[in-house]
Amino acid sequence: ELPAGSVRRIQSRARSGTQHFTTGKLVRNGVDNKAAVICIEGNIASGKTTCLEYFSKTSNIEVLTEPVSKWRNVRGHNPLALMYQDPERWGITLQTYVQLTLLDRHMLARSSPVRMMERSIFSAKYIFVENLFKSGKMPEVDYAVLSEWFDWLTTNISIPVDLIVYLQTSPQTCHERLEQRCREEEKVIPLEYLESIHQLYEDWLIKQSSSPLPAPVLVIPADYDLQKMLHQYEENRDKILAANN
Ligand code: DCP
Repeated sequence: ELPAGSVRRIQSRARSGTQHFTTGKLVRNGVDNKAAVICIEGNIASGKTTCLEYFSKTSNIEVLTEPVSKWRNVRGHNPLALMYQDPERWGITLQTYVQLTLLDRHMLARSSPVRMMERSIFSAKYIFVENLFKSGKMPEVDYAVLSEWFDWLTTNISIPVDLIVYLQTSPQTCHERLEQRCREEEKVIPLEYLESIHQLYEDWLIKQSSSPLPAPVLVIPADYDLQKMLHQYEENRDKILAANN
């Protein structure tokens, strides 16, 4: 649910279109919201949740998991399942709701000096909406409407991000992990779908040749087993938390 109360931007800056991301302050109900924001990004089943769970044990970090449960149940409907069944018809429905729920996450009043969240409104647009459109599964009019919404939101609302942590996997690893976890909606996901998402992530965060970057990127190789991944997170702890300075 979107919290009640108005959001007031107190640090207004000259803006030029959607490419301008600020670390401006947001004030909601009088609470100063300036804090480091770290977004964990990566392909489907790349291990984002495990990473967030690991850092949730650290004090002074608040962890916001992705609102995927909402995407599977909005007033008794499952837009995630609908999107996988018929992307042309339901892609815009899911992505409109994803955009709303992620915006809500970005704007929640902070309770800690460091906030870590799963995905962002930026990857929702630059990766998932882009993928639906480029693969011919989203009508141009739907893409235009979603883009207008995204441009309006990112132009008129300050959405600060200080660091992107990219869990870099091979699409094959994600495919194996997907098969293991067996989420009902995702049984239809073929390897090619994970390959497209992977390519879009690489273009955005590694080649930096597609969409604007809202923050610097820290890449963590994430094809390893759980034990090694926990080790990787520990090794990168300082770099990740340096976003707080
Ligand atoms: N999804 C989508 N559009 C978005 C964001 C996500 O269609 N803008 C879909 C992809 C997945 C489901 O939502 O089927 C949840 O995906 P995530 O990769 O975000 O979450 P996971 O639980 O798979 O992440 P991980 O396994 O890395 O913890």
